[in-house]
Amino acid sequence: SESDMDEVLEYMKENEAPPKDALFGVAKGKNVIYIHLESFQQFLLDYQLEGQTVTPFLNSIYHDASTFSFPNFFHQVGQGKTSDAETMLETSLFGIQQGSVFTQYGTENTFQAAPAILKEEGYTSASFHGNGGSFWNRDNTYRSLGYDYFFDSSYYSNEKNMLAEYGLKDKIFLKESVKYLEQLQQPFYSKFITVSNHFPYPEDELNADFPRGKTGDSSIDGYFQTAHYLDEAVQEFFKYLKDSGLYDNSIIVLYGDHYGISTSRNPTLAPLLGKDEDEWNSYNNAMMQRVPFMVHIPGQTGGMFEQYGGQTDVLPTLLHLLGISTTDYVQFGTDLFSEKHNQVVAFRNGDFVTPKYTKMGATVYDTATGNVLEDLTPAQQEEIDQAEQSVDTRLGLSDKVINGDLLRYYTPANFSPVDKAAYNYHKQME
Ligand code: GP9
Ligand code: MN
Repeated sequence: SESDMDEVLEYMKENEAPPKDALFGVAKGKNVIYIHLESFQQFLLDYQLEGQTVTPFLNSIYHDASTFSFPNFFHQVGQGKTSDAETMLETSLFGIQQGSVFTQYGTENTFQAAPAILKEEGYTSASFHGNGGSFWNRDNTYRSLGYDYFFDSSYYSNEKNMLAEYGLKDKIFLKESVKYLEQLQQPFYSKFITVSNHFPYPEDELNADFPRGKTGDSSIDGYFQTAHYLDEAVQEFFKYLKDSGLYDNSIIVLYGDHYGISTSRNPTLAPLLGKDEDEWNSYNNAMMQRVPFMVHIPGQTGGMFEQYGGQTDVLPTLLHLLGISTTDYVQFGTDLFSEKHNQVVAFRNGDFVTPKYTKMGATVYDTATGNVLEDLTPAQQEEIDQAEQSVDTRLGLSDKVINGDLLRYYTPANFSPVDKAAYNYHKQME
């Protein structure tokens, strides 16, 4: 009900995480280019398979002086997979307990999402994806988020040898996207959702210039090959951005949406990570939920930032870099650079990771060592209880916002509600 919104706003007020002065607005007015790295886990960065580097280009971006890199960043998706990652990055709300916000609430609900927030600052917005527009109900949800443009598969080549199960192969997709990107009014907010590195990571004879793993599980073995292909695709895309002149006026944000190797397959992967298959446990599974988060800002000095965080933290972090206050918005994440950033990373099932504690089911581990913590001191118990409460509060309130469509009762200052009817992405109807 409408009064539930008061509780949400109260939470926001009490948990505000103000920006770090030195970084507030460092990317003001720049184009934003998100590169969605499908199913890409953090362990792939700097990884060598039998002496060969899997993702040399992404490694170079990860370590580049102009990149703000977060080695302790976790995905927080549930059943909504890619669409949950999009929900969190666009809105700083969580996905829902079961199903997907995009498919169940995307059409009808009120959102205060990145495209609409940035529209107030003069931004144009566009999502690019080489799959059919109705997948995950994107075509409807993007209208609710306020996307100006959605370039789905109907805007791209569709010869059979260019397609994989989930759409256009990444190299072709990114290459053909540039002609649309160049036409966008600047500054723009854009995202490119790749698909080639998607389960079951099938072999593609045209693009198999990397060895497969030898575990005997074909999805694990192929994962390195398709990740390598994605790496080359991103490298080519950076070249297009430089050639078009867009690179210098843009910030490029790269993120992994969720795991590529499922929990049930992790023991088979374990030996490739120098771990014993038989000693693999839920702590190891939790650590495997790290995904890349890198903010590349040409001309700025970045670095490695060890703070813990997750996908709900992306929007407030981005807005502050762009010099936009988040005070009036309903966002469950906090700016990763803020002194007040909440380092309790909530998984969708209520488990969590903090720099000190990893809670998986009923077991609490020491995050640094992986040892099970038994006989907790009162001080430890207190910290764990507080972390748990933070997780439960955020997940619970986010669920209320979505289930009750509560944002329809609240319009932030300097924000114009989205007019869904104003958007139509069908090519043939232009
Ligand atoms: C499909 C793609 C894959 O369009 O985004 O989604 P996923 O299966 O990873 O949720
Ligand atoms: Mn995905």
